[in-house]
Amino acid sequence: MKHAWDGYAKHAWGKNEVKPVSKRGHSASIFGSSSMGATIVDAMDTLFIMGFEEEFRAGREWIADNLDLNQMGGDVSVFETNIRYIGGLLSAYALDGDPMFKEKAEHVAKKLLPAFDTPTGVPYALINMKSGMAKNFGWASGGSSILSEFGTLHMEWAYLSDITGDPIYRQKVEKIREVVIAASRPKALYPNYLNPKTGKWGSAHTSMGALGDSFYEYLLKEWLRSGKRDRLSKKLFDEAALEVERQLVKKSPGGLTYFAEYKYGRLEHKMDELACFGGGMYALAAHEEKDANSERWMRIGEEITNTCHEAFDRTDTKLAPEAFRFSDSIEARAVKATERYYILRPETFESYFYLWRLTGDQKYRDWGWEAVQALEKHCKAEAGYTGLKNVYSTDSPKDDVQQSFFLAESLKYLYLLFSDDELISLDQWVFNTEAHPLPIKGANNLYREAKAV
Ligand code: DMJ
Repeated sequence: MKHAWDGYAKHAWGKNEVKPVSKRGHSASIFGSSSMGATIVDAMDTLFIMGFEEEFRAGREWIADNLDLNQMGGDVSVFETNIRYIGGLLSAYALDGDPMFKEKAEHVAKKLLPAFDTPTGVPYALINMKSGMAKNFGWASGGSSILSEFGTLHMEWAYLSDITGDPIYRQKVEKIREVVIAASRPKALYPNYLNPKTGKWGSAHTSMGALGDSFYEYLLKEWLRSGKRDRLSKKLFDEAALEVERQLVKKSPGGLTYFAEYKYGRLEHKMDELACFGGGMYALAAHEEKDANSERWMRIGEEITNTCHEAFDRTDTKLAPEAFRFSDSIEARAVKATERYYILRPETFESYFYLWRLTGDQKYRDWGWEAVQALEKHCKAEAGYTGLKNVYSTDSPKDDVQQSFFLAESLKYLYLLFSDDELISLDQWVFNTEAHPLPIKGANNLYREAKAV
């Protein structure tokens, strides 16, 4: 963390991310066209948890003086801004208590509000911070919004209403849920696209990886965040998780459990590394409510996590490809050249972390340590850590980007994997999809709910 942070601080301070090989600032299109310290905001809670006080103070000063979304140009992703900026600020607020973090979180949310002005209330994907004009990606199923994007707002926005006393944020996400419930689903699965004008689902594609993933995660976790009061969220999760289990969880000839994707009437036996969060999610669900599903879901959690470890282990670098496939001839390996890259993603480490906390099985720490060593060996650069273009080559070209989620998620989950269970206890905290811990209502003194007036 120190090396990753110092590289960014020295070569790209205030920029969104650092290019750790060429030692300069980097900005992906998700952040629009200007620099807004994404790495700082995303890293704050990790710094806090690891005890980097001086670095946390420097980040705090930067946020107080410079975080102003009115200065952001271009089209910014509503989803990414929520999970990284609002999520990061809410965690910093809960952990540290400085009201500045809450004010900044509310400032960011207010800037996103115009994206919700659609006929159904399901937000658009992109917003221009200067004009407030919002729109969807041209490629997304005839102007649709994306399930993993509009379905990954509930935790942050409900919490924001509780700590500001302003109900508008919760109302916005409850409206999304109403539309999702009202739209009838083909094959009982949730398609990845929903048209915000008609409220109807778009193309028949369902995935636990890209475009779907954190929608399922937030159904489970909003139930947890609310102190298990939001039963509707849990009911929706149970129904969705059961259908995924029934239709998409498959076993390879060699005995590896994986999530297939449903695409236009048939199954595609491909799993994104992104879907590796699902191991932790099924295990967490099994642990949090002991019912008829628990035993099976714990097994799915363990088996998916094992498969993701295999995807890491079956490469020359011991780092997983972006997507891997299953057939009679190949298991847990990338097939296409375009799927061989690794961009410092956290999902498998996230599942190691949950499975370690929930089972205490030493193998998860061993697997985490293998990952730490692989990162050190293949990704360490002069000014931080870089992604790789080909995990099947030990001298892979580097992508020269240190993703902000590497500090927010990958390093945090790996650190917590080797820490005591009391550090960010799962009884008191629930992680948003960017690994920003939010306090559990009724269980955590740091909830900091606004006093009723
Ligand atoms: C992160 O921004 C979040 O984990 C998101 O849910 C998925 N993509 C990246 C990490 O891979």
